[in-house]
Amino acid sequence: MKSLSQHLGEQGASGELQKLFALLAESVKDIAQIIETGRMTGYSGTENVFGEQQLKLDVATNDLLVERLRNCPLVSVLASEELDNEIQCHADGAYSLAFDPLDGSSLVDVNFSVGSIFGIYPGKGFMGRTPGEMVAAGIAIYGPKTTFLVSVGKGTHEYAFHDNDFFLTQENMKIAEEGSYFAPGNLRACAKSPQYKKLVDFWLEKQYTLRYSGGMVPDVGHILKKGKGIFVYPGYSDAPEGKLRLLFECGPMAFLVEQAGGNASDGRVRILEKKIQLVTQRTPIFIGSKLEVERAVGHFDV
Ligand code: AHM
Ligand code: MG
Repeated sequence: MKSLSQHLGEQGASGELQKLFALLAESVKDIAQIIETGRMTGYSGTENVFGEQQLKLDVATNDLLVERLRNCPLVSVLASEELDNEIQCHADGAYSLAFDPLDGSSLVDVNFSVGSIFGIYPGKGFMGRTPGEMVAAGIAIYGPKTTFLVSVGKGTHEYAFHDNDFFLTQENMKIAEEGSYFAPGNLRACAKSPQYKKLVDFWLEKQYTLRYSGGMVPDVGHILKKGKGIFVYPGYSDAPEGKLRLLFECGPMAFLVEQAGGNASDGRVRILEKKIQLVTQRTPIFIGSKLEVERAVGHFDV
């Protein structure tokens, strides 16, 4: 059994990055615990910067991560999907961290899988940079097991939590060129987007298998684990940039998927090459097997 910290060391991750991941792993363990006890239910009565009602769980998991990370001298700037503003932590901190503390939190009450998303940038801040500048990314999946899918730029690997630590369960996850699983985010947009409707018709005619949970983390986790498939959340007339955020959701996902041999595009450019102009920036996304991304994007080229 190889622990996360051992395996990061073997990949040549710096001592600082290993320390940061130890902190994230500890936080993921505690977030899993908060979810599992099931005591925290309902809305907090507050809204986030996107105008979405926050659940008590969104606030609690955000607070937990902020408290842990802001006190770590390695952290320069923090940004969270659940915070109005970035937090300046330590002027000489080696890393800036963007995170979504509990993506898909509205699925917790029905006991579906949810996740946390982390993007780690070298140095200070995010503005004017691209997700391709990240040195590492990770997603934690809170399902029947708690797993942590991590890349420090040397492939994407899966670790599972047991015996009070995370242990390597799959080294070098690989996403095949093509594969007939589809996860169609915002399917209701088909009513207004003939391109999206045509894409869905293509998947149905070709007898692709639907795998959609409503949570981007388990949905993209499915692609990484099965090694094929596609997740999309396109833009359309009412929301040209879709819903999902470049900094908090799409950037880290693109990093993990590309490290596994897949691709992620907004329909025109690679997600990893998009300039971050706003912390709250949204982007359409097509992510997964390279050929499936190409085929899907092709339907929007008209
Ligand atoms: P959240 O950050 O508020 O949880 O929203 C992100 C989630 C994704 O996990 C999922 O892909 C998407 O929202 C689904 O959105 P919708 O059901 O509104 O189309
Ligand atoms: Mg989210």
